[in-house]
Amino acid sequence: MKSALLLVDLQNDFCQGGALAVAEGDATITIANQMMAWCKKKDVAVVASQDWHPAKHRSFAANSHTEAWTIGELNGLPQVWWPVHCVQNEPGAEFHPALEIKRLDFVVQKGTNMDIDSYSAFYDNGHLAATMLNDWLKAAKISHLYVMGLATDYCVKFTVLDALAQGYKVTVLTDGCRGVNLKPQDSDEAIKAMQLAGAKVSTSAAVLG
Ligand code: VGL
Ligand code: ZN
Repeated sequence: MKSALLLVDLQNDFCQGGALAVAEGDATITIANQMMAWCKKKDVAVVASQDWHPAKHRSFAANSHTEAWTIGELNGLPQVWWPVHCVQNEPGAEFHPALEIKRLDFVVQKGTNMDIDSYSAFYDNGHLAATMLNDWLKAAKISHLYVMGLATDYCVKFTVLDALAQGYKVTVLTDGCRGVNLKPQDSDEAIKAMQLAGAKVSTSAAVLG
């Protein structure tokens, strides 16, 4: 069984000082770097997703004439209205400066269609269009993913659920994840939902040994 490490959205806007900063988001970067060093030693591929929105993205509250952090509907799907974040080619969309990006084997960008949000690194929220991630993993004969990153209750959760639905085995590294927690229990519930769907839950320490 061939594994890959999948780092979800370790970008400036989800870290301290960012537009959609997640509490303790920066704490995931050290863990990502430790995991990547282990991957190099074990010849395990590393892939990363990047939230990559056009400035006119309709998930942005300002573009949908509403207030950030409230909930509405976009394209027939429930939608949290977000502050402007991860705009293509802007500093907020860059990977965290401490992340050792030279170790990345593949980067998948998502959220590029302004009319629909895309939490999962595999599909947009309506499952209308696939990214290149599945093709890349299939070509590399990878069947198991270690997943960690930001945010637990959005992009990590939906990436893991899509991975499981496509037949990948998944291990979520909980210490490498942090959540938005619009409701305080959202991240815990997201972990439970991933487990219920078949994900294993572990920590970086348990993997690194
Ligand atoms: C994310 C909200 C909006 C995430 C992306 O990476 O979890 N959350 N866009
Ligand atoms: Zn986004």
